Parts: sequence; C-alpha cells; structure tokens
Amino acid sequence: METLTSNIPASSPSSQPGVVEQHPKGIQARVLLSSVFGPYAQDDEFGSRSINPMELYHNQVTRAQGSFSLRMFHRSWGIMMIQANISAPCALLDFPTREDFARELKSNQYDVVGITGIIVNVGKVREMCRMTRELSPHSTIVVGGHVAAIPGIEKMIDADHIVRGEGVSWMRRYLGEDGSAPIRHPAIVSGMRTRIMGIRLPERKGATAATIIPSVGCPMGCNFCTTSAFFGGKGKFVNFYESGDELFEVMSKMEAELAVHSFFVMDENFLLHRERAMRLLERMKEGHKSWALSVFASANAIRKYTMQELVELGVSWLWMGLESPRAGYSKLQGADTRELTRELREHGIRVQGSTIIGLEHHTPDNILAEIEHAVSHDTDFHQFMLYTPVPGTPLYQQMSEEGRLLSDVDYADVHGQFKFNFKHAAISRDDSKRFLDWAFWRDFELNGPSLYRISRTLMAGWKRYKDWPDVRVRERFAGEMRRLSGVYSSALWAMERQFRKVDRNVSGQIHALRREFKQESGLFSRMLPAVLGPVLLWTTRREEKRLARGKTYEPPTILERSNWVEA
Ligand code: B12
Ligand code: SF4
Repeated sequence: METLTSNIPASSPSSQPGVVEQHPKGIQARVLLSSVFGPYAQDDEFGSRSINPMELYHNQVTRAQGSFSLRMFHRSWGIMMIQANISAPCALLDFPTREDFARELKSNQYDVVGITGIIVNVGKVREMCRMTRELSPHSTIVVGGHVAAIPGIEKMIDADHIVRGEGVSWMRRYLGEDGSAPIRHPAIVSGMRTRIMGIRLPERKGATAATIIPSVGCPMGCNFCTTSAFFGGKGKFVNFYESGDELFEVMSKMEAELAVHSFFVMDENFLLHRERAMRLLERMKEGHKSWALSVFASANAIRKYTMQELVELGVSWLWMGLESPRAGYSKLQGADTRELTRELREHGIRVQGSTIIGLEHHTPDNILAEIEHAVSHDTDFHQFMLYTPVPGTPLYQQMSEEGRLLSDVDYADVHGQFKFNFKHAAISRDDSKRFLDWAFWRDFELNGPSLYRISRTLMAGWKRYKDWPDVRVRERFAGEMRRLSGVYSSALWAMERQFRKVDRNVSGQIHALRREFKQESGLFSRMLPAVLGPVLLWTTRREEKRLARGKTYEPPTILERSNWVEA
C-alpha cells in the first residue's frame, strides 16, 4: 500500500465537503458509526505504529516507566456523543478489527456509514471507505473527526461527506433533526482495562470516573493547537453546556447512572470559563456533592482561582501546559509554573505537565537545560510531545508558506511521538527523537514512577484537609485514603525495591513516603503491604520480562446499538 504523505497525488475526487443536505430516509436511515480498525500497537501498511498504541498514558506520558507505566484505553467519545443525540437506529463499533467491520457491513443494511479518525488514521479511513464501497455499495459514507483537516482529503479517500468541526449538529441536520436541540450526554466510563505493575485493575461499577464533555475547542488559539483550530480557532469554541447549572444536571445524571463520584472533564480549558465553574461549585455545595474533577486548564486560567476554590470544586487532577517560558504563549503569561505546580500538589491536586520539545528557539545547546527545567516541576505525570505542525493549524499554514514542511513524511507518523515533520532551524529529525526520548527518561529517573508521585500528592492533600471544616472536601480526601492507602502502601513497598536499580535516592524517598502512609493509615492498610507488596513486586518483575519480549496491549472491540429494530 502506498504511504499517505502531504505530496500524495490526487486519486478519485469523489466527494466534496459542503452544506448539509438531508438523507432521503431521515431518521429512518440505519447508521453505523465506527472508529478505525486495529490492532494499533504494531507497524502495518495502514498506519498502525508500535510507537503509537491506543493508550493515552503509555503512549505519551508514562511510556518510559516500564512496568510502572499506567496503561488504559479510552472509548471514542466523539461518535458516542453523536450516537446519543440522533433518533435513527444506530450501531456503534469501537476498536473493530477489519474483519469485525466487514462482518458488520455485510450483516446489516446500513444507509449511512460514519467513520471517525484523526490525522494519523488516514490510511485506515481510506481502507474503510474502500471496504464500504465494496461490501455495502448503497451506503452513504460520512467521515468526521480531525482527519477531515488534511488538505486535499477528499482526493485521498472515497467518501460522500467529509465533516469538519462539530459533528453532533451536522449528523442531526443530515438526518432531518434539529441541529441545535439540547445535547444528551452519553454515559461514558472514562477508562477501561487499566493495568499497572503487571496487574489489570478490577472493573467495578463506579470505580472509574465518568467522562463529561462540556465543550469542544479552545478560544486561546495557540498556534500549534489542533483542537482549537478544528473548532474555529482563536476566540471560538463550541459549548455543549453553557452554564454551571446545566453541567451540574448532567453530572448528577451520570452520578446516578454510573454510580460515580469522580469525573474526567474533557474540555480543553475547563477553568477558563470561571462563571460556569463557580456556579457549578455553588450547586455542588447546595447538593452536598463531594465530587472529584480531573480537568485540563492553562496556567493563566488556574490563576483565576484560589487554591481553596479549586479544592472545593473538587479539582483533584489538573493537566497543564508547561511550555518553555521563552516561547511566549499567552496562556502562561505571568505564571511561575514551578511555584504553581508545587502549590497545587501541596493542596492534594495531582498535576500532569505537558511540555513541547523542539520549539523554534530550541537548539542542541539549550534544549537539555529546557528539559531539565520542565522536569524540575516534579509533576505527578509529564507528557512530552514534539512541536508538530498539524494540518489545519496556524503553525501548519506558516510552515507551509515558509516551505519547511517535509513532504515525504507519512501522515501515520505525524503524531508528535516520533520525529519532526518539518525542517527545524537547529535540530535534526533524528535528534528530535533522541531529545524527546531523553525527556521521558530523565523525568522518570529524577522523579520516579508516577504512581509514587500521585501517592505523595494524595498524602499531602490528606494531611492538609483531613480536618477541614467543609465536610465535602474532608470526605473526598478521606474516601481516597480509605480506598487507596493500603494499595498505595503495598505498591510503594514493591516500588521501593524495584526502583533501587534505577536510582537509590528516589528509592529512599519512596521508603519515607511509605512510612508516612503507615502512620496515617488504619490497621488493615498498615498490614496489607506485608501480603500484597511481595505479590506486586512479583507481578512487576513478570511484567518487565513480558515487555522486554515485546508484549503490547489492545483495546477490546465493542458494539452498541441504539433505537434498534431488526430489519
Ligand atoms: C481521547 C483521546 C484519545 C484517545 C483515543 C480514543 C479513541 N477511541 O480513539 C487516546 C488517548 C488513545 C488517543 C490517542 C492518540 N491521540 Co488523541 N485525543 C483524545 C482527546 C483527548 C479527546 C477526544 C475526544 O473525545 N474529544 C471530544 C469529542 C466530542 O470530540 P471529537 O472526537 O473531536 O469529535 C467531534 C468532532 O470531531 C466530530 N466527529 C468526530 N468523529 C466524527 C465522525 C463523524 C462521522 C462525524 C460526522 C463527525 C465526527 O464530531 C464530534 C462531536 O463534535 C483529543 C483532544 C480533544 N480535546 O479532542 C485527542 C486528539 C484527538 N488526539 C490526538 C492525537 C495526536 C493522538 C495520538 C496520535 C497522540 C499520541 N501520540 O498519543 C494518539 C493516536 C492513537 C491512535 N493509534 O490512533 C490529537 C489529534 C490531532 C489531529 N489533528 O489528528 C488530539 C486532537 C489531541 C491534540 N490536541 O493533539 N487520543
Ligand atoms: S490553551 Fe491549550 S487547548 Fe487552548 S489553544 Fe492553547 S494548547 Fe490548545
């Protein structure tokens, strides 16, 4: 199969994006929505890459942490959102194999086949369009998601409609429904098949956070940011829930349906909308909700809140950009991000930093110091990504105009975890990967496993808030300590031993934290490490061996039908 690069010649120009025409069958149309096919963690002709598995943390955050890497899968929320908001009979196929996809096409007469993908997936999207034409020739093919931003995509794939931007409204209008009707939020369990230290965590109802999607896009408009660009760019975004009241209602519904108290809030810059967040807090107080929120926010948005407000709002995990202070992004303006990170962690808020490697001002001479600066934040998790001009962004436009895009890079490799796809003024392609890999390793070596770091943050939060006057806050920390202290102490027991061979200093710090847990825990949790610790050490070592033999993990295939009546 030919590779798909930015200089690919035009193939059949079969489709054009454009105004939303309506499907003749309206809501009687049978719809199949599918994510791209796996397996993912392997190198293949369709664009799977072993370096690019379908695992958020292991792919871009904890990948250097060996058996301590946090591994889990996330469903394809975009198509779940669309499915929940259309009245047509709809099947959703998540993480199919090619055979699953073919079987589904053959066993049902679908009028509409909707495929979701991002830019790295273009080869798979093309293959799925080809398969649909062959196996279900009367189906209308609709392609959506970030893959739609590739310039000339309509000539690379054989689709009838290519949808750029928000898809719920588009699909509703396509099926003859009201595109601006209120959004029904699907019940989404945020992660599944979680593994760490060689064991798969049990999946009990309510044990995993629910994903809430209040909006898509981000008005900050950083030049490299694809999520911002895809939904309108600077100054624009699409709100699904405008107010704190609406958000509170949705979260209460999810709480009842999924028995959860914690939420992964999938909004690129949740804290930017202060009025909404503060109204949510008011409602949480009125309703005595002791919820925990994992949010994304830029440093300037976080600074709009006091620590107390963040803690009362239940913010327990924060994903924050830590781009170099020399890069001049407005989201960092006036922020001492090291001080901010330290403060957040002292208040029990786990911080996930995100740092870009290969910014314009980086050179082989200064980049190691910049990485040291990033790592010195001592965040709980740290994501590193290469500076990457992605189609649709202002950065891509600029690089293209300057003639700096490398035209022979396969789109499957444009994901920020491999090598540059552009000509950098001072750093070579091969060196970009070396620096990126070094950043991950350095963070791990210096700061230890993320599991240790989050245990430390939880301990700090517990000590500070265990006697706090607001009972909601107290309950949140007490609940986490109750559930986790025994498990964390056991994991720390195993980590302390296993990490000796990486860095004795960090191993010593883990030991000290383990003693703190011992002091603060109840009798059962104090006893548990003696039993569970050696088991975890054994599973950790077994996992190390598996990984050394090349073991990878794949998400399960899921098929869900709604409004379904057999044909
Ligand atoms: C969850 C997530 C993942 C999950 C994927 C789960 C899955 N099942 O695919 C994980 C963690 C595994 C993942 C991995 C990767 N991801 Co990711 N991921 C996200 C994240 C955080 C949320 C996606 C989401 O659900 N958004 C909310 C929904 C509602 O929005 P949406 O998906 O865009 O869908 C809307 C529209 O696009 C449209 N739409 C979508 N599909 C369809 C289909 C049809 C038919 C229609 C009509 C419309 C439509 O309608 C939806 C509602 O408006 C986004 C960031 C973000 N904020 O979106 C990055 C993001 C999508 N990921 C990105 C990247 C680069 C990756 C990786 C390559 C990165 C890496 N190195 O790890 C890998 C690739 C994995 C692979 N092998 O394919 C980029 C995509 C860049 C691009 N332009 O292609 C994003 C935008 C992050 C970023 N800012 O860089 N990711
Ligand atoms: S603040 Fe974050 S989400 Fe918003 S545009 Fe910048 S990088 Fe994107």
